[in-house]
Amino acid sequence: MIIVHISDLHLVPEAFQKTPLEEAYYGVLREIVDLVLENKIKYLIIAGDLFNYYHEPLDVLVKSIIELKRLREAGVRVVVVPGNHDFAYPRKSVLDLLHGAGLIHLLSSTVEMNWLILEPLIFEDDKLAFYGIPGFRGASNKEIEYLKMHRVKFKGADKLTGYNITILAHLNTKFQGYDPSRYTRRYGALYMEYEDFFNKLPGNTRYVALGHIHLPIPIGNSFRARMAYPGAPIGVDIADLKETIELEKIGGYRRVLIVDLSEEPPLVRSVKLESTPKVYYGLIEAKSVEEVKAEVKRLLDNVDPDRISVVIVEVRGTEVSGIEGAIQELIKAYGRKKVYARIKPAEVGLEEELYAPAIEIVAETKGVSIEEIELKVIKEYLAKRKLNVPPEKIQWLINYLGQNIGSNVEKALKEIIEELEA
Ligand SMILES: [Mn+2]
Repeated sequence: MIIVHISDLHLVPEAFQKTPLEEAYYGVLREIVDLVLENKIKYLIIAGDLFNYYHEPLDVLVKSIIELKRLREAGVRVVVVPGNHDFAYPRKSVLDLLHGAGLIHLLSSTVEMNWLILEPLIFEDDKLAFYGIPGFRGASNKEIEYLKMHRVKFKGADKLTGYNITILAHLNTKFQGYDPSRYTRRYGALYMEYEDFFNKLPGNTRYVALGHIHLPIPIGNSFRARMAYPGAPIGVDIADLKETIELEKIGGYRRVLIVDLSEEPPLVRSVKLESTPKVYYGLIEAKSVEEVKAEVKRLLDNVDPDRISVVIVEVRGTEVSGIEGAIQELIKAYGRKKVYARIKPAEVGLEEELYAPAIEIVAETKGVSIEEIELKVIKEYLAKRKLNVPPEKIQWLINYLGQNIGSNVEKALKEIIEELEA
């Protein structure tokens, strides 16, 4: 059985509504629907944050329904779990509306006596069952709390022998050596540890469709995995759009996942999204508004006029407030209707490059986990420094401190060893 797995569409961030970027969100949804229909795939799995907010304006709903209706007409089963953006529990959200209209199958859960109780969705004809772990609103990460406290109940899972179970989970987890917090600090807060998560799921769980992390993990055109983050097709803010460029530098791309559940472990294929906006970025030291305009012009010259594009210019050295109007004039004069531009002051000290995960590509082709590679790096480093410290201990320290030291293992090692030598 083949399923398409996506997450974090975020239809549509308020800041991007009524801008040229809004159309890209529906364009991406249309591309995904086309892909599902053209390949005659029966299941579309949405692992949370289909919508950016639990009560989106009618304009957004109407545009989204046009695409979802095409799936229903073709008999495609759209299985959805709420993410922290579109979950309204215990109240109703736009997802309940679409569920009521028969456009999606919304996975349901309740909280009773401090237990998170998940209801199964069963398709007997295909011997498939789904559960959804929703993302709770705000920064509470309640779903992680429930999992850590062993307070998640998969109702009726013991009766599902002979079924392939897929869990949709909108949460932050490490898995199979992949650690979202290695990529950006934003994902460093509360997470599930490497092996914890899978151990808390029903025994015949075949695949975990993850959502919430906007970067694709793991990167790779095809790989075998029990869980994966497809990543956001566009993202939700300027930080995500900037990450698209970083992602391209390391060979990644915005994508959907096609998962073959009949393989063990499932075979996962990435399909690049062609309609995701192209992002152009410039960071300049400018002494005048004219210099900022020149940089915007330079980027506009490269823009494909037929594709929705984002131009981000970060400025140091000159005040940028109040020049937005002049920039929009400039874009208009250029005749670029499909450009969304944002001019902003450069962040000071927050510049953070994505960790180039060359190790992931090794992990994909040779079946070696990141932890094994990390251990090798540590051993080599310790040998070079002629240090008699157990490498496993260093690895434990790195994992322990991981979210505080960011992504550079080499630098982290240096700091820890200096600490040990002191
Ligand atoms: Mn989310």
